[in-house]
Amino acid sequence: MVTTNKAVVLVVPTYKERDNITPLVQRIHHALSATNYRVLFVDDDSSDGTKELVFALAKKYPVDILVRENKRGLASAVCDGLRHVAAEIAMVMDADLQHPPEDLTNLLKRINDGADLAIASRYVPGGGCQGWGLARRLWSKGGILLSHLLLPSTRRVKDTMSGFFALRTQVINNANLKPTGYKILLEILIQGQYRNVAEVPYVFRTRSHGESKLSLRQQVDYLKHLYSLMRRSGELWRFAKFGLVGASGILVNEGLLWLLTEFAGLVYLVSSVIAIETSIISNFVLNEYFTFRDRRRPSIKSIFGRLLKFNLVCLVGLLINLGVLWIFTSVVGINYLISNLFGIALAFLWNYFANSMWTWE
Ligand SMILES: Nc1nc2c(ncn2[C@@H]2O[C@H](COP(=O)(O)OP(=O)(O)OP(=O)(O)O)[C@@H](O)[C@H]2O)c(=O)[nH]1
Ligand SMILES: [Mg+2]
Repeated sequence: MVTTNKAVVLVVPTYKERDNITPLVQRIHHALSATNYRVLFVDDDSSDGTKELVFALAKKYPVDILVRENKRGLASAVCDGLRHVAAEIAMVMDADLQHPPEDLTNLLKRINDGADLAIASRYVPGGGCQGWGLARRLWSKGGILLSHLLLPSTRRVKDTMSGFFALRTQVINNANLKPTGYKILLEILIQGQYRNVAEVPYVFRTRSHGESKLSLRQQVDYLKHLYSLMRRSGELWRFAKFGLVGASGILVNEGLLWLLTEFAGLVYLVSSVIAIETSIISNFVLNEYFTFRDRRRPSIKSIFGRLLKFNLVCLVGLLINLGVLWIFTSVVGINYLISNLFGIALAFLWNYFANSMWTWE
């Protein structure tokens, strides 16, 4: 059992969770009995008796409730709850017992051991999901992969979609949290100030009472949220920079091809090989000092390592471009110039993400 003198507030968003509240509060109380804790329910004016039940339980347990009228949304509910936390440590969990309250103590232990943020994770050894079908698994894994691709600073966290975590409130004291949809942790990972992040395994349980509020709308909201975080964290600008550098490479390539062929008397194919490699090198230098400036490591050895990786990524990009050009033209029957545009677009995406994940990891 974990004990701490520091006050802990556990924020629990609820919408129509009446049948889960009593066992939840009892299990939390059992798990945190040696801790100076309070539970703060953030309820969006549920009409099923959830609020009334919390008021009744407040007579016996350390629970409070914040009722939001005319407002809906999980992430914004959690944010509103976190804004009311005056304690040094805040925790967040769902109300439907899919996040086992017994795991709260593991999270708290990691915070007491020095973590700024402790995340209950389904994707570290010992973690998992009970009763999930293929579609839900794919959505979860795909969502995490997208966050890793688009928001590099989240890559050190395996379960970026977790809704079960603990943090020192100083992590978010100066953060401008603007959550959309469901995934409050992503917002904190991008906007919060922290150093040590710990992930603790847990098994996401099946819901036994009440209804899921998860819908297609949340998946669309997730994409909007990722876009908004990319914009606010500068990742969208990085993507644009990579595009600008790519465009400059076309100028270098064409210019050198022309100069070497017209003025140095080389056969155009030989000029082209030199022009291609020169544009790859000029793109590399610009990406190193402009696009990925914040992620470069200065040693000579690592710069050459990155140049090699960049060359390999570009080579695969070239093959992707050619492959798409051939398939769209010869197999699908689209005009070759239009097919080439698809090839360029796919190769560009490949180049960006492969270089972001590997060359400048
Ligand atoms: N305050 C508030 N809470 C919400 C809202 N939507 C969901 N919740 C709560 O957020 C938690 C997670 O919602 P769920 O619908 O269980 O989402 P999920 O766990 O990802 O999906 P399932 O596995 O299908 O249950 C639960 O405690 C819900 O009651 C909302 O709009 N407002
Ligand atoms: Mg749930």
